[in-house]
Amino acid sequence: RFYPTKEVTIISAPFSAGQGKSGVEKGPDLLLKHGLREDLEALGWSVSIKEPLKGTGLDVPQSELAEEFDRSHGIAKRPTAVAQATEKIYHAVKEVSHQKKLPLTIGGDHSIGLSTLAGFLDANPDACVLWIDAHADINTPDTSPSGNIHGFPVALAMGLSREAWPKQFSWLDEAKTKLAPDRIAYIGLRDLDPCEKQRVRELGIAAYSMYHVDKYGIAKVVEMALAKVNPTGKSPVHVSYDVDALDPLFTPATGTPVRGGLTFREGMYIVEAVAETGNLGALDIVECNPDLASTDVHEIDTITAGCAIAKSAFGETLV
Ligand code: 4U7
Ligand code: MN
Ligand code: MN
Ligand code: MN
Repeated sequence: RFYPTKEVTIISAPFSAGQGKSGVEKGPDLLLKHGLREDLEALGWSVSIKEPLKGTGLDVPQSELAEEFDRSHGIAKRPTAVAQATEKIYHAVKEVSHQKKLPLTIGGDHSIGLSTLAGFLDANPDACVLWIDAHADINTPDTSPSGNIHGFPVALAMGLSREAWPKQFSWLDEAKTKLAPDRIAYIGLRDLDPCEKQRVRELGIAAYSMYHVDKYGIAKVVEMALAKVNPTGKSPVHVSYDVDALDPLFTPATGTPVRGGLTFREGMYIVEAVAETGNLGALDIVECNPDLASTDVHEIDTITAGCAIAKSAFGETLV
């Protein structure tokens, strides 16, 4: 097992500037209110909590952050706020990873993925990644149709289009290990921009879309994905889980829902299978936005799906 002592640090990342909708900053508190910590303790993990954004003023609703555009190379929105927050989260994830505790980062929007990837890779240069998402999150300012940085994290962790990055992200140059294209696999894809499709193809990234889930079944897809990115089976696996990978039936309260997603069981199976290998190295759960729920049931469904992802990943079994 990668963590024989079963210690986890929950890194709370109430952050929304990577996209345009307020409410996603409420995710961490709601996940904790619904028992995330107690759930992990019940599975035998000792839990500590870190709040790298506390007192920074970066943990406010998106609407309260100053509008800011970087148009030097395409478009990036609110680069200063995102760069400041992601740098703090990077340092938190890096420290926890070096302490040999499992970093469980809860968002917040997916821009924090650039921090969790860079931070975990710092301590584990051989790590591999499963990116569970409807989207590929591999844009840069020069390719992005929206300028929303929650669509950039994979590209930034890989160092793609470095010349097009807003200057605020130069801190990321200090991260010593870049994510290699053959160390990440996507599962759940169904909404890529044209430039993203081109990048995924050109870089030869293992990409399992919903078409592949339908064609092969989720068990085979996870097996193929892990065989690609972790051929020796010895590397720790970083799972970055955007709740919009699940069908909006199960996680309606999220910023960029796309129909035709994973069923609840397919979604849980992915992390159950990783748990079974004993190699879960890091986990992110992002993009729960209670303000986008049209009913209380939608909010509870979305938050409890987030908690269920964590439980499945930390070893809960059905019988
Ligand atoms: B998420 C998008 F254009 N590709 O870049 C973009 F479709 O973290 C969506 O996966 C990004 O939720 C979604 O803005 C980012 C868009
Ligand atoms: Mn997404
Ligand atoms: Mn995402
Ligand atoms: Mn989203």
